[in-house]
Amino acid sequence: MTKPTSIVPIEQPKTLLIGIHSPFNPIRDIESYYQEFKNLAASNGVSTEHFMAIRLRSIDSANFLTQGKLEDVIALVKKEGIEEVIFSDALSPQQERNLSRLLSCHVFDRTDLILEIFEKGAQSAEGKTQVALAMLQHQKSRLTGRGLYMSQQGGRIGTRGPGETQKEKETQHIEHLMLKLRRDLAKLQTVRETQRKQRLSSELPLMCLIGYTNAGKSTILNQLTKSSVLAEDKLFATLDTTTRELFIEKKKIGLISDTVGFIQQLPHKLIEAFKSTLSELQHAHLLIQVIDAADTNWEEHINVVHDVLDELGAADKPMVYVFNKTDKLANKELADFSFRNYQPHILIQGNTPEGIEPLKAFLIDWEKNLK
Ligand SMILES: Nc1nc2c(ncn2[C@@H]2O[C@H](COP(=O)(O)OP(=O)(O)OP(=O)(O)O)[C@@H](O)[C@H]2O)c(=O)[nH]1
Ligand SMILES: [Mg+2]
Repeated sequence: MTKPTSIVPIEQPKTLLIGIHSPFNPIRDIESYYQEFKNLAASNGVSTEHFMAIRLRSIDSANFLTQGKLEDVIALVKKEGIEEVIFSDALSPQQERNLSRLLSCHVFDRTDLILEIFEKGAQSAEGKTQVALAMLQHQKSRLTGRGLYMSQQGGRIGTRGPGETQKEKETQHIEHLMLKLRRDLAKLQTVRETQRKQRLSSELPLMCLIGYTNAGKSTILNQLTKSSVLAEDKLFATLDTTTRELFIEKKKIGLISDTVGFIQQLPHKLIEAFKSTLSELQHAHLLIQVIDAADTNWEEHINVVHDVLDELGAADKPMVYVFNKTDKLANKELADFSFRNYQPHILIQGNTPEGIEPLKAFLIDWEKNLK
C-alpha cells in the first residue's frame, strides 16, 4: 500500500484481499462486511480483483491463519504472483510479521488500510496532525515484540542484546515525534476552542450530523445548507468537521456540523486521535444520526456509532435517528417497522430537495421546543 511519493507513476503492486469470517467477528451479513472491506480497499486506490474469503473456526495466535488455510494462501500467492496481502480484520504485530515472512510479501491489516485512507485524505492542519499521531502510535505498537527476537540474535535471552537497544532507540525517536505532534495539536485545539466559545456565545443551538461512513451525512448537510462539502460514494470522504449556519424557511435554526464517519473495528488509535475533531459532539444540543437504511447491516452500524459515542462521552446527548436512502428500499413501510426501536426517527432521501423535507420539519419543531 504505502508508496514513496514520486513524480514517476508507480505501478500498483498485485494485491490479494482476504476477507475473514471468524467467531471473533460476529457479523450478521458477512457478504456486506466483505463488500465494505473491498470499498475500504477501493477508497485507498487498491485493486479488488483478487479476493479470497476465509472462514476460520479458531485463530492461530502466532500466524492468525490456521495451518490448512495458511497453505491455501501461500499457494495462491505463489500462483498469482501476489506482492501484498491485506486482511479484513486486525492482526497483532507478531501475526503481521509472521505472515509477511511465511507469504514472502507485504502484509497489511484493516487498521493499516484505514490509517492510510485517513493519511491521504486529511486536509486541515488538525486532521493531518491527528492522523500523523495515530500512525506513529501504530508504528510504535508494531515495534513491540521485535526486541525479544532481535536480542535473541545478540545473545542469551534475558541479556540486553543489540536488538533491544535498537528497539529502544526507535521507540524513543517515535515518542519524541509524538510529543512534538501532541504540542502542535494542543495549539490547534486552542484555536478550535476559541472559535467554539465565540460560537457558543452566540447562543445558537448546535446540531451534529454523525453516523457510519457513507451513510449520507455530507449529502444532507449540502442539501440543508446549499453547501458543497465533498460527498461521494467512498468510505471516509469526510475527515474534517465542517460547521454551517442552518436556515429553514428563512428562519435561522442554528449551526450544523458534518463530522467524520465511523466504521466497525475503527482503530482505537484513530478514535483517540480524532477526539479533538469530534469534541464538537460534546457541545451539541442535538445529534442527528444518519443511517443508510438500505444497508443490511444498518443495526450493527447503529451499535458501532453508539460504542464510539460512549467512548467520546457523548452517549447521553439528545438524538434523532435519520434513516436515509429510502429510495433504495424495496418496502418502505416494512423497513419503517423494523426501525421502531429507534426513537425518535424519521425516513428521508437526503439527495433530493423533496426527500429531505421530513428532516426539515423535524428540525423546525425541535427548535421551537427548545425554548
Ligand atoms: N440513493 C441514494 N444515495 C444517497 C442518498 N444520500 C446520499 N447518497 C449517496 O451516498 C454516498 C455517500 O454520501 P456522503 O454524503 O458522502 O456520505 P457521508 O456519510 O458523508 O460519508 P463519509 O464522509 O465517508 O463518512 C454518495 O454517493 C451519495 O450520493 C440517498 O438518499 N439516496
Ligand atoms: Mg461525509
